[in-house]
Amino acid sequence: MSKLNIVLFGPPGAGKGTQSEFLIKHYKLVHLSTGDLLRAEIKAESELGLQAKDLMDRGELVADAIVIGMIRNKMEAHLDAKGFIFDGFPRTRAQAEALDAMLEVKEEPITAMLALEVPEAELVKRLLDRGATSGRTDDKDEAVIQNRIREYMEKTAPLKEYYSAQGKYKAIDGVGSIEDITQRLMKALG
Ligand code: B4P
Repeated sequence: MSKLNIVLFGPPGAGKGTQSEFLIKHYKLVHLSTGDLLRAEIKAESELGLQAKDLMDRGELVADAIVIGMIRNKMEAHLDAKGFIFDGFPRTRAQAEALDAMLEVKEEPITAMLALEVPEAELVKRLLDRGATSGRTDDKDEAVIQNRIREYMEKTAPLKEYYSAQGKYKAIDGVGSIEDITQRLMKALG
């Protein structure tokens, strides 16, 4: 059976991390979140973490080579996986091309890119709410949140066309209850 490789896509606060939790359990997939991997490096106070922290605190993207290397390592550590959920990756065209190249070698292409669509005002509200409780420094300041959204619009949103050209882009309404949105994602996967 071919592997299920899902790109879970959307702006900051669209619900990627939230929805990944259910999908990995239901489809028995390995969750690869570059945001989580970077936060683990920061916690471990590694050199990579120190480099990434400043950029993340400003709401800017971390260098392509760093996140591509992290994803490559994790994929190699899970050769027997039934498939992957890529959460927050790819975020640039260079990352998308690198991911396709890695999967092409294994002959296990991306199955679908599921793009959660949420209006900007709702994104800001969700992230400020999380910032009030989670301790995530990039969720506390509205200017940083706006910068993350700007980075998404400029560098990440164009990937919809990249996956559209491959016939893999599926837009999902990301407003509503967490359960309803999970149902929409599962329906899109068929
Ligand atoms: P991420 O960790 O990916 O952060 P994010 O975009 O904010 O997404 P996250 O998954 O946390 O939030 P979600 O949409 O689930 O990235 C952080 C930083 O790391 C980036 O800014 C960048 O600097 C760096 N980085 C990461 N990957 C990179 C890459 N590939 N290249 C370069 N740099 C990279 O939203 C969750 C919030 O919404 C939660 O509070 C949740 O409770 C709430 N929510 C979810 N669903 C909801 C619903 N239906 N209704 C109401 N609230 C909901």
